[in-house]
Amino acid sequence: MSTTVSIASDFDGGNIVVKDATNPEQISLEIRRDIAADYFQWFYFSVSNCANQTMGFSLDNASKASYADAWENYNVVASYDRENWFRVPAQYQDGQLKWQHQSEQGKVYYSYFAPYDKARHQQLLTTINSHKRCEQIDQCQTVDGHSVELFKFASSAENTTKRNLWLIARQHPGETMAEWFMEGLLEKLFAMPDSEALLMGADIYFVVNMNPDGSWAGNLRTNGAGTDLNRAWQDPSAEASPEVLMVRNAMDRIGVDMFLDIHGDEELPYVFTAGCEGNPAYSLRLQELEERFRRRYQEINPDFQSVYGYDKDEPGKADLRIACNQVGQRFDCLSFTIEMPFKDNANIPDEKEGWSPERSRVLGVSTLELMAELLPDLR
Ligand code: GEM
Ligand code: ZN
Repeated sequence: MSTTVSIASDFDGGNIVVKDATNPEQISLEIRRDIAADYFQWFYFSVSNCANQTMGFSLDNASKASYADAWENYNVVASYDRENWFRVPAQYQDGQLKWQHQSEQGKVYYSYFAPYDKARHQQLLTTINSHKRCEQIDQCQTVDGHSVELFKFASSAENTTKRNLWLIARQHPGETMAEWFMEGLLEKLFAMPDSEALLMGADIYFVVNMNPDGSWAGNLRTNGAGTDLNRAWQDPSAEASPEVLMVRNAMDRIGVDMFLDIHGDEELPYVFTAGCEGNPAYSLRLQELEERFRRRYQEINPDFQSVYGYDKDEPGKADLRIACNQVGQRFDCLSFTIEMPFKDNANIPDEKEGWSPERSRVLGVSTLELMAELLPDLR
């Protein structure tokens, strides 16, 4: 005789609709759409009163999700303590994502990917604010009344050729690996002695979470106004995309010599970059910089590869609403979207965890090393 479990998602990032949970072996669920848009794929919920209970779950609207093909070979992320996340094998069958799991404890969490929650985000902001070289140089209010902070990590050098490096993460709130990446990168940056090369010639401008509205609402892609921020860079507005407007205006004031926009990809089981090959102002100089970046990236971190990725844009056909393209075009600089998988790196699979917060953090560290290496040749 099985007892009734209880399912909740009333915490930041939570997303699930319970259709029927009377029988723990056949729990029927749906993913909720973004608050003000039709995207959905991100889910995050808890189950309690489930010690030793064998449970069967079904996400009934999986085939209608934004990236339905992405459920193939996808395994659910689970945790008892929201610190350690492990994979539970799932199957995509008859348009539903299904998994079975016997909980070892009375409460268990399931998610699309390890959440980067509000408490951890606040802690990261505290750490940044307490660093002697960091200063908050701008901020904006989002549609839902959250704030987005732009920080500057200042170079120690009085250098006339000082470069401005920019990093933004989590324009898409469901792509939590992007904030894990930033955490790893910043931890490394803050541990560097002043004498290290990067500090001699670069100021680093960064936003660790571009989309708090969507992050705390449990959205996949959009903010409180229903805007996909990574389609707002050509014409950002105070009403629909204040996050992008704030950052783009700051870029116009300060200048950009290199830009990295950190994302996760639902479908491809690889780490890869998308560049600016379709930009009207793309040049041999930028092509050579991009090639060098990719070549060195895979030498520094074996999780990076350049075989699999998005189809290349035709010359001159880039979508300039996308951050990477708009910034690369606007500032004639090296500019990339960095993509990490939700599933795993198929070249170096990890059955227990799949792609993980830790691997995202390590990729952040490698990326900082690569930025330092390329710095002298950005202009
Ligand atoms: C992408 S990133 C867009 C980059 N694409 C090209 N061709 N330059 C998006 O915004 O849809 C994927 C993502 O969200 O991670
Ligand atoms: Zn994205």
